[in-house]
Amino acid sequence: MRIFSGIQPTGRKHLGNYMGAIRQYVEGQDRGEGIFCIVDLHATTVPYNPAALRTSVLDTTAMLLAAGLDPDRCVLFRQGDVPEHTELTWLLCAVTAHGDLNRMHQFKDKSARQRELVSAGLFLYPVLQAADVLAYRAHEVPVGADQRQHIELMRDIAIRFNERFGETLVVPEHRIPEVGARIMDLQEPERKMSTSGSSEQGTIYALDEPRAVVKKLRSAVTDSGRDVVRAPDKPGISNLIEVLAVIRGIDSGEVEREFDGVGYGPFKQAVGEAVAGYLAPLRERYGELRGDEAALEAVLARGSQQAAAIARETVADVRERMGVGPPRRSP
Ligand code: AQP
Repeated sequence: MRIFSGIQPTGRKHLGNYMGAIRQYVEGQDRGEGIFCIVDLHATTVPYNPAALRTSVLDTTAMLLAAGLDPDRCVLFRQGDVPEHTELTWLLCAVTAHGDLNRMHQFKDKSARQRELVSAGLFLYPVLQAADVLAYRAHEVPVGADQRQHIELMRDIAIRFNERFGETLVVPEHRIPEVGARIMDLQEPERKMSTSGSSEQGTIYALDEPRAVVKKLRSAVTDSGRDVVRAPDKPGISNLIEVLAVIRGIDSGEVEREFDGVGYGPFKQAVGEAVAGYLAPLRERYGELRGDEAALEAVLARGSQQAAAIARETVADVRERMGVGPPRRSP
């Protein structure tokens, strides 16, 4: 089974990225052939700084390696190194409905936040994402719950392509974790923890100092009650229960039982200490890896070669089916 996922090299990775996506990548290496991509082209769809983008790619590479991705057991590469992604994006536009792109929640949210330019790239973001996955004929895509709609769209694109041009692409399935698929902002627990839309206090960054982690969790917004139970009108406490359940590898009901009658203060302190302990090895390992930029570039260069060999085949098949360019073989 082939597993593919991409992650943006934007900003600092947070607990949501880690719980919803990165930990699934690491686990995916044991279940199948993992291909993981740092999507620098996606990062150009909103205002950005070119020099900072290059640095962030290396930050994200070090983060993924620190989390446990092993370049001997998976392919880890930079999207911009494999031009087949952009070519396939254009080819797939032929079977992508404009109306579907218009309905994407992420486009609506992010375009509303742009002050100067809503780029065409932001609109086409899900088609590039479809090209990322379909280029590798991946079966499974580990992501957080916010990506559900984009995965549905890429499935539709693959199905429409196969119907129109003949069976060529694999229709992938999403893999969204049962617990930890949508970690919420600590200060505004009705919205997801996010790189671009959250405050410093509402976000636990993977590289936050342990003391900062405990402090942020102690000041997490909760309601006026004191029972540690999940409920629709208790989004703050429900989020913290879920976070602790992921860390302990238990279900949320067990967390509720353990903290029955304890009150919010001690519970938030316990979650803070657990999160700080959970992230500590990642932070330490990141510190060891980040300084050696040549080694990080070497990992990406090797990954790009492995990735390109697969993507080239798919794009050649797609061009052939679509009648683009000369025929592959003479009749
Ligand atoms: N809050 C979250 N809970 C669980 N999973 C999450 N993911 C993102 N937020 C949460 C998952 O992380 C992966 C990488 O997402 P990305 O490539 O979009 O990276 P990002 O831009 O840093 O992620 P954000 O925070 O979602 O940024 P914004 O909101 O600015 O776009 C994905 O699998 C995603 O589901």
